Amino acid sequence: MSQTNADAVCAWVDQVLGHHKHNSPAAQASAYAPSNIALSKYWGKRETTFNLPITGSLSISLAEHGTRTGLSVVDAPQHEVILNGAQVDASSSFAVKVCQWLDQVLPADLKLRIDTHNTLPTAAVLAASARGFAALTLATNSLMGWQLPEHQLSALARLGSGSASRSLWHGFVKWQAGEQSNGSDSVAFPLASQWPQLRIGLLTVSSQKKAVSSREGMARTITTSALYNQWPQQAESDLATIETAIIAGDFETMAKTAEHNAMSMHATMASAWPPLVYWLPESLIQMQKVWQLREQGLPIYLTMDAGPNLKLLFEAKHQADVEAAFPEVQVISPFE
Ligand code: 2P0
Repeated sequence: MSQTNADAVCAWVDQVLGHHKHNSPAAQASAYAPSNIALSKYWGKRETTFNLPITGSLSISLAEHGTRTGLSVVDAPQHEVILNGAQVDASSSFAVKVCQWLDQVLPADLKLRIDTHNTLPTAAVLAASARGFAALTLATNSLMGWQLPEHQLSALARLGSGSASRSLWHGFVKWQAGEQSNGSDSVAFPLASQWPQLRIGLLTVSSQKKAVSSREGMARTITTSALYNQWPQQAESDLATIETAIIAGDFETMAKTAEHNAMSMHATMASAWPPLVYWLPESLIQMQKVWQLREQGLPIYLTMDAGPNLKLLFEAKHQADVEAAFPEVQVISPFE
C-alpha cells in the first residue's frame, strides 16, 4: 500500500470514528458473523487500498456456519492472533491482515488478543476472510463502544476484506459498488426478503489452501484477461435479475442466473495469464453430475468461488433427492 493511500484510509477511519477512537476499551467483547456465498460475485477492484469493487454483488449468509471472535486487551507489545485454539505466526498473511486492520482503527498503544474460531468444522472449507473480518469489526465495535451505524461497520469490515462487508447480517445481503473514492457509499445492507425453503449444499472437493489468493487472482484477471471486459456489465445485469427473482420467489431464475454468473466469472479467470483455474478434476466430475441431474428434471444449480468446492442451490422439497445423489453433501438452511 502506498503511503498516500494508507494516509487516505487513516483519514477516513478517523473521520468515521471521531473522538470514539480514543474511547476506553471494555475488558473483553465477542461477536459472531456468518459465512456468505455470493449469488452474484465480486470479482475485481477499482481501488485496492479501500477494497472498492468494480461491481455490486449479492450474497446469502450461511446461518450458523461462521466465525466467533473474542477480543481482550493485553499488556503486550503486539497483538496476539489465535485461530481455532492455536497461536498464529505473526508473519502469516492472516495475522498480518488482522493486525493491519486493528492498527488502522485502534489507538497506537492498545494491543489485543484476538481469539477467533470456526463455529462448525464445515466452515473450514469456506472462505475465512469474509466472516473473520465481519466478526472482528462487530467485536471491536462492541469492545471500543463505537456504536457505529451498520453501514459504517460494513465499510470498516470491507477494509479488511471486500466480501466481509456482506457478512454482518443473516439472509440475503447486497453490497453496492458505490462511487466515492473513500468508499463511504461502498457498503452492504440486508434485503428484506426471506426464503425459508432455500437450501445451500456444500460439496467439498478439497479443503487445501488455494495456491492463488482471491486478491491476487482478481488483480491478475483484470490486467490480463480480455474476457474481463464484458464482466462488469454482466455482473450488474445478473445482480439485478437475481434481486428481482428473490423478491418474486422465482427459484429457477435466481439459481440459473447465479450459476451462469459463477461460470462467467470462472471464464474470466481461465482466460487470464498465467491461467487461473481453481477447479480440480473432482470439481468437474461433480459439476457434470449436477448438470446431468438437471437434465433429468431435478431443479438443482451450482455456484463456485475462488476454489474447487461446489455450493448447490435447491429448495427444501428436493433435499432428499439431492442427498441421495450426493451422500457427502452438507445441507444448510439459511433462514431456519
Ligand atoms: C465473492 N470472492 O463475491 C467472490 C467470488 C471470491 C469469488 O469475495 O481482496 O477475499 O479481501 O477483497 O473478499 C473473495 O474476495 O477479497 C470473494 P479481498 P475477498 O464472494
